[in-house]
Amino acid sequence: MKKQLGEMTLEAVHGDIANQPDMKAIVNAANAELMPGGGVAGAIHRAAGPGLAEECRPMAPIEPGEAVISGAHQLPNTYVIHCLGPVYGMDKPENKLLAECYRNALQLADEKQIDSVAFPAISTGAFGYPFDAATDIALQTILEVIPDLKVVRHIRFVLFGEEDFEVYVGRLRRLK
Ligand code: AR6
Repeated sequence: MKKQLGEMTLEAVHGDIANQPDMKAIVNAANAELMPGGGVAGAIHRAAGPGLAEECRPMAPIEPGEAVISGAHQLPNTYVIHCLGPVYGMDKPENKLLAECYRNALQLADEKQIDSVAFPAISTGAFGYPFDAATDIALQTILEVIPDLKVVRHIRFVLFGEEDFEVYVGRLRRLK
């Protein structure tokens, strides 16, 4: 499902973040050590191969809200942007830290001349952020950042669960 906002295309798809070959960058819901883990980080590192963890090691640890960028190794993309989301109920203020993830990832993408970025739903798995609240923060932050973006023109949300996908579709439909 696609939503056009001026020059920006926002899109929600049901799928796997590690299988988005038409996107220049994908975003990792990383751990502080930037190492393979479960969920998104596991899928991305498995598909990228061991070179990704090797490249990332000198950039770790990162703080909640921070974003760093690496090559994509054996993934079909050019870059991976690694964001550390807040652990719900622990890293505070969690709404601001989650917003920082989306803001920092998009600013980094713009600086690197990246025109298309695919995001997973950061913090909504192992880190326990309630899905609806996290979706509102993601979309609100992106709407705030869009006017500053000079290069990014396509933002895709890749949702693993069918229900999660439907939440994004509902929210995107309502955007003006
Ligand atoms: N593609 C897209 N979305 C996915 C995929 C996938 N392949 N796999 C899971 N999701 P999570 P977090 C969804 O746990 O909450 C890791 O172990 C999932 O259903 O990947 O930020 C790291 O090592 C959920 O909605 O990220 C960290 O320690 C969302 O992606 C920690 O988990 C995020 O789930 C990060 O936790």
